[in-house]
Amino acid sequence: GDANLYRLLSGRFLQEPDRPALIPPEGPATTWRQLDELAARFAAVLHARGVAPGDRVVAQVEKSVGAVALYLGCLRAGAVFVPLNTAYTEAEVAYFLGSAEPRLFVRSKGAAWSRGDAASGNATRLEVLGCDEASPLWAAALRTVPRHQVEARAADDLAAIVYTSGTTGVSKGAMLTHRNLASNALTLCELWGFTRDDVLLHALPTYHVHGLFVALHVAMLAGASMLFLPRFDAVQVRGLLAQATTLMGVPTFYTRLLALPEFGRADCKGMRLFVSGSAPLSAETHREFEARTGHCILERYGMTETGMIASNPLHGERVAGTVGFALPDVDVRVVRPDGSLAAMGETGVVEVRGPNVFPGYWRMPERKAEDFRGDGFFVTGDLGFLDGEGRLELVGRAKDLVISGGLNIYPKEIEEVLDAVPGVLESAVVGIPDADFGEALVAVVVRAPGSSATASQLEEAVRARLARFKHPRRYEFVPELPRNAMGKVQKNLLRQRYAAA
Ligand code: MLC
Ligand code: AMP
Repeated sequence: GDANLYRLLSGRFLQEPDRPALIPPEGPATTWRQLDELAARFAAVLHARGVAPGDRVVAQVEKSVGAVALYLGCLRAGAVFVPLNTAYTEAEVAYFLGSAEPRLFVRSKGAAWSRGDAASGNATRLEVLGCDEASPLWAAALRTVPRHQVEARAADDLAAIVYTSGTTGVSKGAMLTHRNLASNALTLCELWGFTRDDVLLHALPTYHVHGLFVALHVAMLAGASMLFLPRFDAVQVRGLLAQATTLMGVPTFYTRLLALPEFGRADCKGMRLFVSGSAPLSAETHREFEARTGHCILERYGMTETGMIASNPLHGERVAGTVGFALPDVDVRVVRPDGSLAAMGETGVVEVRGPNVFPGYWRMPERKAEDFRGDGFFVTGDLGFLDGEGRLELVGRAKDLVISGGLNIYPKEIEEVLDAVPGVLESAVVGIPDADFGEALVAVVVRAPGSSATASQLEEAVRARLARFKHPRRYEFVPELPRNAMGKVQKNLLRQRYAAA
């Protein structure tokens, strides 16, 4: 049969086509019928521009109805959707374009892309279209005859490539198939009890897995409405909770809500579920939220490469500090360094297998042997243990990863930029605890003898190359980096030193 994810999603959300799909804070809602129609129009424009099934479409677009329609239009056309964070710099975008080799690059109005730059990194024809209502893409979509057919796709065909930063400093494109996305969406919709009576407060960005797949797909499968906000604003979200039944957020959403002195029980009267993920939710935040609102946040755990892996239960005890049980169709195991299974309560690396797990990184077949076990389990790089009841508790990361406000950052990428600055001998970037973002970056820099490199010179180099969320919040100059007997930089010591300071 045809495994195109769009068939599954639209088969559900078109059951009651005139219900609201996306409700903006102001202005008229877009119904499911309208969204389906707009997606068909976008698919027609893609088709007219030569986008064939399997072609990549890179989208660096602001969260909007157009952005959702563009994603759905890509699914309809059988294209592979490649979302990019709007915060990425030209240098970062050039890398993604060179890697993905898209047929089409769609970018929000206002952020011009010079064709020269694009052409140098890429042999494919690139066209730059916005996707908001004032853009050429939207205008073309309104003029065109909608293309209602949905291209047939096999379950293992790619639906998306989502780039995640890598340990080596080079971003990797996680290939996600129609099966990966469909299986996870069906599992979560059922597990979290979504129905068409739900109203999901959607304040996450739509260029990462959490906002793009988890939130959108679950709402689409249920035919639930979404209060669709361009970004998270705690005061606005607090005000809109009265009209919502569910919220999905990163921990920063919850700490920011709790930072509003008036926030409490009365705001959450109509709410049935608060979900948190993408970064560790502290047990303290979990408890404070329950004390203030009477609601126990449901924490779940996932990754770009695997979609969602584990979740606390909808019914039953949600234990603070744990990410709950493996999803029904997902196998989770905890493994020792020698590959044997860890005992109950013993910490090891979390490995995962299931229909949700990606087939590999785009054009990096050589990585497969490193990232997957022979029996198909993917090595997450997260450290955790299983308790006696089968709950997973994450305790850290084997990978050198920092998560700031739910966004992943590999220090290597920043260290490479710092190390290239004249007068810098070497650097180490670490994450230290931050009340708002969970973790914040500190750069520890060793100057070359005689060099007088300054923090502002380093800032400038970083600004030119890297998205704002990857910028260190502090620069510390030291005579040398602490190293162990193997010569490896002891980042744990740096973390301790600067967390205390
Ligand atoms: C914004 N800034 C950040 C940042 N977000 N810096 C570090 N980390 C972040 N996450 C920058 C801004 O550019 C700004 O720079 C300054 O920090 C202050 O910004 P702000 O106004 O406070 O930020 P805001 O726009 O409110 O955004 C914060 C946020 C947002 C937490 C609401 O980052 C967010 O929505 N995060 C969610 C990310 C997400 O979707 N993650 C899921 C990945 S999928 P300046 O120049 O003003 O100083 C995944 C899998 C899974 O992980 O399991 O889900
Ligand atoms: P990403 O690569 O952006 O998809 O982020 C995936 C990583 O986020 C995981 O490997 C974890 O390290 C982390 N993560 C996601 N959810 C949680 C959670 N609930 N608790 C702790 N870490 C999490």
